[in-house]
Amino acid sequence: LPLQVSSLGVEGEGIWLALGTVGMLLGMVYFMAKGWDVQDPEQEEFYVITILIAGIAASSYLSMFFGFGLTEVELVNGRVIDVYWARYADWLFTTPLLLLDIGLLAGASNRDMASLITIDAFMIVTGLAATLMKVPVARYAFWTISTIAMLFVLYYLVVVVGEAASDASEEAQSTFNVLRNIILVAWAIYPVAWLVGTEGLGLVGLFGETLLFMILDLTAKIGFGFILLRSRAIVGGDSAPT
Ligand code: RET
Repeated sequence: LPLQVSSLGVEGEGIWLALGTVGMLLGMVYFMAKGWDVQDPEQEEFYVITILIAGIAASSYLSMFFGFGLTEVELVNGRVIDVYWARYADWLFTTPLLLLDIGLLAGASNRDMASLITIDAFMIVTGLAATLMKVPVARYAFWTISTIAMLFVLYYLVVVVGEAASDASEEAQSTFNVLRNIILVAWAIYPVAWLVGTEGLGLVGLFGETLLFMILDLTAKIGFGFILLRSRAIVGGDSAPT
């Protein structure tokens, strides 16, 4: 398949990239409006991080919509696959920011956050390696390494960050539990989407895979941010307006 430059994409998946762009922009504008007159510096931090997450994703989606961030990988077996590599640039920055959000909520230590974010970045970089390799067995080897890193991230989030959260306020604990569950479910679907999608076994085409990633990205970023920023748990101190 020749590389298409039409904004509909290779298989018409441009519609999902357009929807993803709009969804991220709407989320970003909503978070900005909601945070406009937030004064408390601790609360402000959550807004800045969450707005940044939506903004990075909106740019990434827009670039994919315009066909930038799309490349072809020619495998040694002659198969040619279309790959949206721009996702990985997005995820490299947004997944650490999401972890930072939930880590701040839980009151995790800087040391624990640094470890968690390092494993997370390793997961994305090895995932990109899996995506760009030409030898199929190497692709699956790196997919396995990346998935193991993801299991460490999820384990660390539940056990280590969860332990820190157990010392937090009741509000913070209940918001932490909801956000942690969103991460546990949504993040775990990403490697499955890769595996069944065009990068892996090709059971699902680029159209379906792009739709799946869009739903996951909107849930993991905008749904997550919506719950976080609506929680009273992020309002610092007792002086917060009610
Ligand atoms: C890849 C491929 C290889 C195996 C694994 C992956 C995991 C990706 C994840 C991405 C999360 C993205 C989020 C984006 C924000 O909206 C790279 C797909 C494990 C977990 C939360």
